[in-house]
Parts: sequence; C-alpha cells; structure tokens
Amino acid sequence: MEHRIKIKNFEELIENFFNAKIYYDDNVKKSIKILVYGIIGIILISFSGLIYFYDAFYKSTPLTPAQFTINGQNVNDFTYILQYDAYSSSQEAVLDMAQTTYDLIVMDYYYAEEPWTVDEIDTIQSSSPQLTQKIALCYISIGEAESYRPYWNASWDSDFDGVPDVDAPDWLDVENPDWEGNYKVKYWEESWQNIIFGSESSYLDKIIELGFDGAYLDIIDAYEYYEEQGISNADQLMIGFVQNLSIYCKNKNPNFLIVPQNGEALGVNQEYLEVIDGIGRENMFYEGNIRNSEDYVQETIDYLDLFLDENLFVLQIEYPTLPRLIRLSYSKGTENGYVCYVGPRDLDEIQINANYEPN
Ligand SMILES: [Ca+2]
Ligand SMILES: [Ca+2]
Repeated sequence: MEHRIKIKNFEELIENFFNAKIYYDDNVKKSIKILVYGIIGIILISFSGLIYFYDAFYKSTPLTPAQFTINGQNVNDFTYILQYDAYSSSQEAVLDMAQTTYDLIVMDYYYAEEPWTVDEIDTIQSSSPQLTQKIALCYISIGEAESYRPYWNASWDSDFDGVPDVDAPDWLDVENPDWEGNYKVKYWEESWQNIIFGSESSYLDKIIELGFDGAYLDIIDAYEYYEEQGISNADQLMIGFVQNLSIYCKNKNPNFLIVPQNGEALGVNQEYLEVIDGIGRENMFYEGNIRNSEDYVQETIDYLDLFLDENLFVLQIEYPTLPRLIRLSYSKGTENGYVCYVGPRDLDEIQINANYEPN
C-alpha cells in the first residue's frame, strides 16, 4: 500500500514537473527560459569564436609561392592599387608603393587626375629596401571608355543618361549599368584604337613614356558583351586589337609587358598567347566571400593552363575578407601555379596578409 502511494507520488511529481504552472509561477518560468537560451547562446558564441580564432591564427605552413621570371626579375608576389584617396599626397603614395617589397605592382596612370611623373615611376620601380627592382604595370581599360579620363569629352553624354548624345563618336556605346562612368566601346573601330595607341598623345604611348614596365589591360572580356549583341567575331576583333597594340608597344620597347586581365577563354587562340606576356585573373575561386562553383573554377583552371603551358605568368586576384578564405585563395592559387594577391575590393591600399607577407 505504502509502495503504491510512493509510486503515485512519483508519477505526480513527474506530471507536475512537466506541468510547470503548478510548481513555478510565470517569473520563474521566464527565468528558466532566459537561462536555457543564455546557455545555448554561450555555446554558439564559443563555437563561432573558436572557428574565428582557428581561421585567424591557424598557422598552416603556407606553400612555397609560385615564382615567375619576368624581364629577368623573380616575381613570387604582387600587389594591385588603383585608388589613392587614402594618401594625403602623391609623394606619400609614391613612398608607400616604393617601400613595399612586393615584386610587382599594378597601378593607375593617375594620382588625383594628374599623371605620375617619370621620376615617381622610377622611384616606385627601384627603391624597395633590398634595392631590388620592382615591376610596375599600368592599368588601362581598353574595352570600355571611362568618363573620368582626359580623352573624354563632356559633350558625349552631357545629360548623363548613360546613352551617348548626338555629338558622341560612333565607337561610343551605352554606359555599363554596373559601373557608373564606364561606357561600352566598339573597340575594333580605328578611332577608339587611336586613343589607346599609335601617337604621342595616345594612352599607351604615354604609359611607355613614363617608364612603366608594361600595361595591364582591363575589360578584355568586352568581347563577350558584343558576342551577345550579335557580333559573332567579337573575340577575333579583340585578339586583333591586342595584337596590334602589342606589336606597336614592343616595337617601341621590346621589354614592354602586355598583360590582359580576365578573358582567359581567348587563350585557345595561339596567336593571342604569342603577343602577351602573362594574364591577371580576378575572382577566380571566390566572388568576395562567396565560393565559385567547382565547374566554373575547373573551367578557368583549364584555360589558365594554356597560358602556363606557354610559360606566361598568371597573377590571381581575390577579394575575400574572411581569414579562412584569404588562406584558401593563396593555397589554391599556389597549387595551380599562380602568384596570388588578396586585396581590398576598392583596390585603395596595399594590403599585407598575415602569413602571406611579400618576401
Ligand atoms: Ca545622353
Ligand atoms: Ca617576392
């Protein structure tokens, strides 16, 4: 009898435990809830903290970076800076670019709408602490016109609606919706190519005159846009453009480097590989902090192999901010034989990445 009562009491106890309103008033229930959520929260925070510290301070031995010999200089690291707003003067920018020990720098032609001087480029190229030379490539967009460049005429799109006005040259096309002030150009037209190369006042001639080691050609992939517009030989027209400007530049300076950015699918054309010295590839493994699909990455690797097979150098540029993805950018690039740089998306500072410092 006593035993049965005990069991009954126990059953009641269990029942009451789950039926908390008998045991606890609302405040106690609330406190328990807060406590339970708090514990879960602390577990989650500790876990993510653990992952963060693993990412930030995990010291895997970085692979020995790939190395290329470019114009007789060893290049196993490089940097890329196009905007100089963070500097208070061009002198300060020049000093920073000169002092960095990266072997190669991709930079712009202008500081605050003023071209650099011959002396400044010379300083940047040769005054790193080890007194080793640095290769300086000048960025130039050959597949889009930029409304903030000296060749631009305000009358070409005076109402800023992204559509060329009647006064605009024939080669000028609509504004790129993703990049304000950048306009598509029919790059195969002679008058656009004349802006890029071929006379004292043309862009590439000025770049050569300043003493740059080469040109870093952007918007090569403009040919994809015109293919979609129905220009079936847009790729061949781009190759022809690069061939012409390359022959012209190398005739002026045989060591002048021609380095297109992106558009690696053109590598299936042997005549293209013959007129360039290397290639830069952005966002290959990651789009910012988002991983690209395996198919996309593999296709890009296969195209870039065509360049490596011809002993051309491959510069890989990624823009992740997460320490783990920075590490993976370098290791994946290195495994595939590229020299990697992870920088800020705005390309407005020379970034030094922990464990991947220039050496
Ligand atoms: Ca307009
Ligand atoms: Ca180095």
